[in-house]
Amino acid sequence: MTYNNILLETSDAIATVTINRPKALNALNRETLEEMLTCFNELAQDRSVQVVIITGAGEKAFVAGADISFMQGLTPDEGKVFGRLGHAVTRTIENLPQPVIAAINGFALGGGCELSLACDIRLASDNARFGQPEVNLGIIPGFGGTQRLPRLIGKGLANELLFSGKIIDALEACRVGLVNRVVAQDRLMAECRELAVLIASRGPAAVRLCKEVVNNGMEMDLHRACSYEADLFALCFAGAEQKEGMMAFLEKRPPKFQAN
Ligand code: DAK
Repeated sequence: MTYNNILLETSDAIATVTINRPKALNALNRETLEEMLTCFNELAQDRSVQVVIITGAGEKAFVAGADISFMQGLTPDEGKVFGRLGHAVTRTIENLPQPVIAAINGFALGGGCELSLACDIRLASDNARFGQPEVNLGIIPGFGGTQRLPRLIGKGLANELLFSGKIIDALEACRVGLVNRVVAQDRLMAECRELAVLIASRGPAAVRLCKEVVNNGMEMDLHRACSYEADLFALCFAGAEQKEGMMAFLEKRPPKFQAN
């Protein structure tokens, strides 16, 4: 499948999806979101892919937001359709069976920050900038930012960003827990790949179950979430992976996991 606005490259069980509209700082218009939805739905079915990396083309932006020229003339009904499309994309990423790493290589504003929030792990380059500047355009975030940002960094800090629309640098984003770490721009993709390779070397079924239990469990109270964890823990003993992993440990050799 070829796309007009994104690039998909797969090697060694790692798929890299690059939002490719550098002249518009990779802003998300309807066609880009539709292509992302198709692409992530296909990746969800692809058992050979164990980790996904999302980044933006060029050295300036991850994604500078939803496309303002596209949104400018929208009616309320069209705005709703556009917002639902953005939600479908972020939900698909969040529910993807594979872990998703955001390689944030520049501006991650508005819908771009929200896209990164839907990923499982965020690494940023030292030139990255974050913010939810929607209030400066007379709108509120529409791709889940009002919900995922407070859940990730806490309500007080999220409110400061959401109400002020201010933009913070990568170190501040790291300090507040919006990104895991900051690396030099020329190291960003290598660091993301190293992490992806490490994850891909682990038991694929166990990694997928980890993602499932973290994401679903965080929406439950602790007691129910731990009981849910116990159910998925039990499920591990029904598969070949636990047998191979434990046997390999006892035989003092690296495990040989099969893609599942
Ligand atoms: N949309 C469209 N084009 C954009 C863009 C964007 N978000 N951001 C940048 N561009 C374009 C610029 O227009 C410019 O195009 P040309 O003039 O060259 O044709 C090109 O990218 C380069 O940008 P600049 O010349 O502005 O570059 P600078 O280095 O001077 O500034 C900047 C970089 C990132 C600080 C600046 O471009 C900027 O402030 N961009 C806008 C950032 C922003 O406000 N992002 C949030 C967008 S709003 C909802 C659905 C969705 C959303 C909300 C609700 N519902 C349906 C409920 C989401 C909203 C958003 O994401």
